[in-house]
Amino acid sequence: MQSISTTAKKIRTMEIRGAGAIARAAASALKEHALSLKTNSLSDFNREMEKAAQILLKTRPTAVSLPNAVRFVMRCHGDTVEEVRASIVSSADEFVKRSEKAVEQIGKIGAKRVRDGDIIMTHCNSTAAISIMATAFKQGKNIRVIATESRPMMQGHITIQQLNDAGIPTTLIVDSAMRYHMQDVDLAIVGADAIGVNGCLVNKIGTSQLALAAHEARVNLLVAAETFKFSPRTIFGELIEIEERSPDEVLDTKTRKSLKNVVVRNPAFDVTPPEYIDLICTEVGAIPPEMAYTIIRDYLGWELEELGV
Ligand code: RI2
Repeated sequence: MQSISTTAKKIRTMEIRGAGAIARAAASALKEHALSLKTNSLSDFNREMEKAAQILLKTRPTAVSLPNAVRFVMRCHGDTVEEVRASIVSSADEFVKRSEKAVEQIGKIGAKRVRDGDIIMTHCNSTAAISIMATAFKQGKNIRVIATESRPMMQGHITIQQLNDAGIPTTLIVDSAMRYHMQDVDLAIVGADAIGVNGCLVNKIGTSQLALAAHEARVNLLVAAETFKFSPRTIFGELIEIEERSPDEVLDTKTRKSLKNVVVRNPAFDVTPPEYIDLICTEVGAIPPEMAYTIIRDYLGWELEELGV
């Protein structure tokens, strides 16, 4: 269980974060776990693997990439422990490879929507969104980026580091300055933790505010999302759970305890309705949010079968 509990802890504490990275880490941990199990009994093996999968699934509730990755790896076949183990190992490797390739492909597809001279606003830290900006910049497009801090966890600091390292001129702003700066912006690009069947986007808290400000200023909003960020369960009317994290991330315990009449809330994500999204850039193409159902059916169809459709 070593690889599972270590990875689960890292995901929970956000040492490993970002919807894609969480998914890849979970797939790799399942592979390590499968390789470490000593039993010859298939039912014991399956039980242990299922226990491990459940531990990983409970770490963070919102990013659908996590359950999608876990189910992809656990969809193993075989009549013996060795066959099932080999199946898990190859599925995990395939997931990681596909997911890395997807980020690269999204960069290429999304970069076509970036024009020379564009000022781009982004929020939080998304590998897929940065892939678009970095690809456009590498193509010689003279872009500038405005990045938000993304309180309370300040993932914006990771973003400015990555953009800086890529040589992209970047401005850091506080989250509440989004609307103020939107007047200078040509394009907004964000990542995704989940996309519902109606094309709604679940992403870092504050994304819906960015979308509103972009809409008001007639700035296009581009979402960078691998196909495994789409949520098959939303087809059955399930809502995507919004993770509420510890208030300690917002205000220290001592101060909070001294403020008897104050409650601190810390939702980590919000929902942006499809009307505010111009394009979702996936590895299989740039689609309008209305096409979310097609992505789920064509690329996550195996999950629908398992869910009994
Ligand atoms: P990539 C992050 O969540 C952000 O909300 C980001 O937009 C999203 O995951 C997707 O990131 P968190 O883990 O997969 O920081 O594109 O809460 O890297």
